[in-house]
Parts: sequence; structure tokens; C-alpha cells
Amino acid sequence: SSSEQPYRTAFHFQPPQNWMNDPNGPMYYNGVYHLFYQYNPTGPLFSDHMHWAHSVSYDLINWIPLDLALSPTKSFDNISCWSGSATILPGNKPVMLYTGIDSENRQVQNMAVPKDLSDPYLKEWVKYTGNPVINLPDGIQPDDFRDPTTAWLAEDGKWRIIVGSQKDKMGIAFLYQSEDFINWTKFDSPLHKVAGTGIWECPDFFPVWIDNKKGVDTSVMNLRVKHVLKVGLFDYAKDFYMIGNYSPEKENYVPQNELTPSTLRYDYGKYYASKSFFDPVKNRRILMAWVNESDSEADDIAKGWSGLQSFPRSLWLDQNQKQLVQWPIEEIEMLHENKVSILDKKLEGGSLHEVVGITASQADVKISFKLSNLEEAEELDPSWIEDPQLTCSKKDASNKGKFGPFGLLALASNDLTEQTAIFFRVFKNNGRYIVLMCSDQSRSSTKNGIDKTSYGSFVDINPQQDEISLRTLIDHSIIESFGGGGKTCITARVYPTLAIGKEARLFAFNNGTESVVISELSAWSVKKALINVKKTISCTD
Ligand code: DQQ
Repeated sequence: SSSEQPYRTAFHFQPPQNWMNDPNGPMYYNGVYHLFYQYNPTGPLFSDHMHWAHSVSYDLINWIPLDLALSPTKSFDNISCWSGSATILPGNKPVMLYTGIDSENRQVQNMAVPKDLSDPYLKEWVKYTGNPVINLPDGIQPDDFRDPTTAWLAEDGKWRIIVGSQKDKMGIAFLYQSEDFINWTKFDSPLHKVAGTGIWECPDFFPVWIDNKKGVDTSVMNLRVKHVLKVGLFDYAKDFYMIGNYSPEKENYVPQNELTPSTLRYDYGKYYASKSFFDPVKNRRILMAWVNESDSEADDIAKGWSGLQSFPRSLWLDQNQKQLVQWPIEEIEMLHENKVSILDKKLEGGSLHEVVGITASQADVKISFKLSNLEEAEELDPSWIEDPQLTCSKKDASNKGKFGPFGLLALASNDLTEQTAIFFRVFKNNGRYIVLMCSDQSRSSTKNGIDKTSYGSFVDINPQQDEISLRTLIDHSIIESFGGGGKTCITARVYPTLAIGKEARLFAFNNGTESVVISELSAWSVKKALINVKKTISCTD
């Protein structure tokens, strides 16, 4: 029941029990969305024998659980079936490439196809008997070669994929080509590589339109697109991305921003091993990611499960062409109820305003703030820029500034001892203004033994012109926040002990000395979705 399992989610994807990590092979096929994921069917911790579990959906909200799609059974994958991606081949034929850990403990790339294309759910998957289709390259360690991407079709009529790797701490995206999806040859130069970044996990490579928010199918190549290369840096457990130009003639990728630990990230909280796919129904690119736990292994064993998928986001290139923008998919509106709104409400320095009338443990909240007299803002100390996450933990929600901290207190207990604060602070910097966004978990739970690290980053908005907006999805133990219309995203895991279920409260707060105006707040309760609930047919039905 929910009182024994206060951290299970209502609209974030999770299996009924056990360990889940990366999303695998997400795709749309013949009216159905498919999500496969890394799964340990035997318990709540990661295992030496990973499987692909499988669920399908008609709306990306409600999910039907199916049998395991891939299990470690053959010499080419009998230790584990690790992450991989889907490609829809001409003639509307889906195919999966995935990493197998073979009987010799080597990472190799394998292929699998649906057994029966007329089965609407593609329940059974057949491994190609000639696997592996790609062996370990010379000079690469056997455990440093994994996570093939969705393929794109080049103008020469051959497919391309990249596979993540490293050599001497140089992160590498190896580039392969194939005419038939079975025989693959490696290009001498990788698509991209960066020294010192360690292994690149779950790379993703896809085009985005330079001038609109729609999605682009993975093989589209023209002057109106730029290409995103996303890599998961294992050493940081974060997904970083570059935006740049891919030139198929030269088979290389020239990013406009280099990959460093302080470069662009999909999300500045917990968000890893993400994968995107093109949704032809709504012409958008959808992104999902693994959001792991912040509690202890003992906690995971006690609750019997570990890991969530982020709520699906659509993503596109920002107008300034320098970063991506992400936003929860519009299907969330199917689950909205009890809308409450507030207009033009002044929040004095040091004040709170409770949002009543919704279920605060299961909510979707949009709030925007208007600031005047910006000249009063605090002067920025340049050292605060280098590491915004650190700045957020030093200047936490209790640290009074001038403009900020102001934002939301989510999953707050009656006496406010428990609260997760998602907030902004505005600084003056050489006559201009910069906006810091933080998610402060330090008071999220009275429980110990939980990682309560604060997260933060800057939001590329100009408060002289724009309102400062925040959207936050709250779902029992996950809080996903989108600042500046999705320019900066922060996902956190929290485990309140008092602010659970009906006890949880939600506030707008301003702990700065300057007042701010809530120009608009809209909040909804979010209904429970049907996620991986096994339908049992009984006589009383
Ligand atoms: N998880 C998979 C790997 C991948 C890693 C194994 C990323 O294929 O590199 O479960 O979380």
C-alpha cells in the first residue's frame, strides 16, 4: 500500500519491483510506443546478469508490461544484455542493436529483431544467430565498448552508428557503417573523441532544426539542422552534450562547445543514460532517462525496488542555437485535475504563500516571477560562477539574499522541517543580470543516510526583459524542475518521512529581502497513471 511504499510514483515509469536502470531502444512503431529498459528480474540491486524488460504504451503515460525482451542466454550475451537502440529499417522493420557481455567477458554489439511483425506489441525478440555483428576493436579493453546508437542513413545509402568507448581515458565515439545492418566496418577516425573524459556511455547522436521546435528524424541531413552529440560520462554519472556540425563527406563532427565538466548538461541533477527517439505522430523528439535512487542499498532492499524513468520530455534547439530546451510532453495534461491559479500576487521578502486545493505530493506546478528595481540585486562574486552547484549548496534556501532565494517549497511537512526548495537568485554582474537556479535537498527528509546534495546551474534569461519561470513535476520521491521554459532542468530524488501522501504541502516562498511578484501560478493535481499494472481478469469483472 502507499503508506508502506511512500516513495513509489504515480506518473513516473517504474516496474512493479526490482532494479531498473537505462531506457533502451525507445521507439514508435505502428501506433504503439515501446520502452525497453535495463532490468534485474531477481532483485532491487544492479546485477551481473542484466536483462531487457519491455513495456508498451499508446500515450507515453499509461504502460502495459510485457515479458522480458532479451535475456542473457547465448555465448555472445550470456553474461549480460546491456544497453542499445532501435532503428526502423525501410519497409517499416524495427531492429535492435544492443551490447552483449559475452562468455569471455567481452563487450560486443549484437542484433535482434521482432519475431512476428504482425504482433501489435512485438512481444518476442529473436537474436540474430550470426551475432556478434561487431567485435571489440583492436587495442580497446574488453569492458570499454558499448551502447550502440540508433542508426542513420547516409547519402551513400549506408547506415551509420556510433558505439561508446575509451582508450587511456580518452572518451571515444567509434563510427561504423553497414549496407545490410549485419556487416559493419569501422571508420579509422571516430566521429568524435575527447581526452581525459573517460568512457562514453549511452551516446546519442541526432539532428535538431535550427529554427523550430519540431523533432527531426535521425537520418535527416541538410543545412537547416545542427547535430547533438550526447555522451554519458561514467566518471561523473551525468549526461553532457555538444551542439555542432556533422559533415558526412568528411565523416566528422565539429562541436561548437567542447566537452568539459562545466559544459552543457541535459539536467543538472540526477539524470543519466538518456536516450531520445523521433516521434512521427507528433513530429517531436522525445527524451527519457534513468533517474537513480539517492537512498542507501539497504533502503532499496527494504523497499524492493530501485530506479525511475524521468517523465518523457520533448527537446529542441533554443533560438540562440547555443543550447537545448526541454519540456514535459503535453500528454501530462491527460492526468491534470483540480486546477488552481494565482495571478499578480506580491510575495514580500521573507514570506510564504501556500498553494492549496491540489494533492501536493502528486502535482504539476507552473509559476512565474516578475522583478522590479533590479538595481538592488546583489553584486556577483566571480568565484560563484565556476561551480554553480557549489554556490547553491553554500547559498542554500535559508541563506537570505536580495532577489532570492525565491521559488517553490515542494514536499513540505506541516512544520516545514521537511521541504525541498527549488529556487532562483538574481545577481548583478557588470551592469547585467544573471540568474542562478538551485534545487536544495538538504532539508528534504528527516532521515539520515540519504544523499541530500544540492544541485544548481545558471539559467540563460535576462530578468530585465523576461519573467523568471519555473515548472516543477512532483511525484512522491522525484522532483523534476524546468527553469526559464526548459532552458535549465534539475531532477532530484527525495524521501520525506512527514511530507508524504496527503500530508505533503506546497508553497511559493521568497527568502530574499526584496519583494517579487508572482505574475502567474497554475498548479494541478496529477492523477495516477496505469503504469505496469498487470491486469488480472477475475469472475467479478
Ligand atoms: N548501463 C548499461 C551499460 C551502460 C550503462 C548496463 C549506463 O550498457 O553503459 O546496465 O548506465
